[in-house]
Amino acid sequence: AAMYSGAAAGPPRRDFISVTLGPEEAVGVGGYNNSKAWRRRSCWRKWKQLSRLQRSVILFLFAFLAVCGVISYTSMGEAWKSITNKSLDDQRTEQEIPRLKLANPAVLPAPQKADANRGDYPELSLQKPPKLPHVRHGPSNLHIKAPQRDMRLKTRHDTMRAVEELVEVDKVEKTEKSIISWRGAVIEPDQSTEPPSNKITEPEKPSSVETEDQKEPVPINERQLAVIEAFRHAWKGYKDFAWGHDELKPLSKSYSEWFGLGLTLIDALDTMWILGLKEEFEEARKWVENDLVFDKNVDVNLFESTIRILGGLLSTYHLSGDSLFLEKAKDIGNRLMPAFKTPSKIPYSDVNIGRGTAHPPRWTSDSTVAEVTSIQLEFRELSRLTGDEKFQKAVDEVMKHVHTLSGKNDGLVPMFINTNSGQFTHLGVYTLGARADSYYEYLLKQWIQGGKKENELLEDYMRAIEGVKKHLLQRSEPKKLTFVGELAHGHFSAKMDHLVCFLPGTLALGAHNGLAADHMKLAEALIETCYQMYAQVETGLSPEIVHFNLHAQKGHKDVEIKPADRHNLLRPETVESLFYMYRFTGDKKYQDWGWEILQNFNRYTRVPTGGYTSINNVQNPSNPEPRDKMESFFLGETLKYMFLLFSDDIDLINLDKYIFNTEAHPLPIWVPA
Ligand code: DMJ
Repeated sequence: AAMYSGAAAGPPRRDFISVTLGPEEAVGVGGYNNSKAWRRRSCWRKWKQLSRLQRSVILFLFAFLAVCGVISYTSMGEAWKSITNKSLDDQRTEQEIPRLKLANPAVLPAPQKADANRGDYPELSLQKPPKLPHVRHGPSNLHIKAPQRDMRLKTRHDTMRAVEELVEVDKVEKTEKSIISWRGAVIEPDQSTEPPSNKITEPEKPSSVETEDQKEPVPINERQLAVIEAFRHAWKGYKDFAWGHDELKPLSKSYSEWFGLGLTLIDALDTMWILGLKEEFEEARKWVENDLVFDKNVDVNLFESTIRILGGLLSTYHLSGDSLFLEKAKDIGNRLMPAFKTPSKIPYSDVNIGRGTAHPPRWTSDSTVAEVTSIQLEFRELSRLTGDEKFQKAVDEVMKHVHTLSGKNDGLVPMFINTNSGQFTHLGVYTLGARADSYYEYLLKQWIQGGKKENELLEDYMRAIEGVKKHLLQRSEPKKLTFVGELAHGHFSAKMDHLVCFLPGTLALGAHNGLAADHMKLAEALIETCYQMYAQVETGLSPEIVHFNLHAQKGHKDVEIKPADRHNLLRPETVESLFYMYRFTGDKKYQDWGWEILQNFNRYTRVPTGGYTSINNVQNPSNPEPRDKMESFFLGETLKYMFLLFSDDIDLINLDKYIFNTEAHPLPIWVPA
């Protein structure tokens, strides 16, 4: 007999093994005698021909195999039992979900002391995080188990199938263990905060699935249950009328398309994970796996798709440990990269993700400052996870460039930047609201994400807050609410966007991370103002923009609303800041304020057939004029922050381990503080 292994190309190389068979074995030569008696005789003859040593070895091997067989049979029984139990768990009905104990996704390493070169920026004295009255957080640190999609092949009766399943389970457990055993998203200094030319080499793993020191799950409370209920109501509308589309139109029971990428579904993934909505999550995951396609001839906005899609996929990857989400994140990340091919390296606002082309809006070659400076957390994290430096390099370059630009006013930036010249345009107008807001937010958050080492970011942040204090802070009448106005060519305007209400949360986060204690004082004053933007309005919901009264007038409140500004888009900023304030102070009033807001959303924006809608008139409780649109950030941000605000578990997205992007998607801090 001869065995042949052919070579793939070139003249075939032949390897031969020759085996000489005895006459009895030469099948076909003398006919095929397979009688039982013949076989028995033949075996016995062979056995007798063996030496004593050979016979002993064979007997020993038989005995050994028999013992192994008995042992594995016993342990298989145990494993089978546990599979069957898990399978029962999986069969829990939807109705039972609210009773599920919450699981905690956090798993990063214990906070370490940061070693920032603080001396480089002498005006900044980093303080110890203030010892604030802390939130009571009961037995904390539970874990959310990775969705058990691989564990569904359960209840079978035949033993062979059971064995197959055990093999399957073993594989899954091994994969899970390799995730679990990883101790955090720590990045070495040379991989994280150095200039982009320093290569990021090793791809990183997800931040979590379970923690090492598993603690008792913290039960969810009534208010959190109300958030879950609200989420499910919103999700029902989306599922029934807009599944796989960008946004739900709950009144017309249809949908609107922006990028055609299932925006609401992706934005909501990590919220479902955090809320423990396993079945909804699984269903959405399937859509991502089977239907989410980025190879489409469609123009997307770089900023919006980064914060919602890339951010959402990355955080879901971290929470679930499911590589599907990282694969999708890589795909969209790569497709967004053409935006950076501009003369100045300041990215264009729009990218065609199918064609790989990018362009500014039709009427200008400017980009919005907040947009080009609020994509960094996501692209930096993508580099860290993939080991591919190009993402981080592109966005770091933008920050470095903006750092050096003139045209700022005590750290405050204009709203536009030109993609050809790289210079600010429309100089002289300064706001913490639309078009500039998240520039400030991302200065602080990148500094925290990178382990508090990138001093230019901190420097720009601290200067900007000083700029806010100097130019934009005022007090209203009659309640003397501290608010952040705007400056236009030297003229102060008492106008404040609801968007500015991210600021108290950001200030509090900075103070928690050792920045000036007066930032916390300012945060406390501003969150009161943001709350009053709700409380002083007829529906108890804030309008998009308010104007504060600077002079006391009889019968006038602090807050004035212009007809064009009285809509509410279900925005998250105030609830977001309430969440930070509660986490850092433990003052229950913040939870109570959030609870009022949730009730008012339910009262005025909830659509009975499913979903919530933005409204046109917050001043008219009898007809708030529904606009027929549920923005994706209502599920991505507003309800998530509500749920976290009502939680007393500081380990439910621990703020020393995670940093939220501007769309409320938590990403790991590389070197926890
Ligand atoms: C979200 O997309 C983000 O929070 C962004 O930073 C601002 N606008 C909306 C929410 O209001």
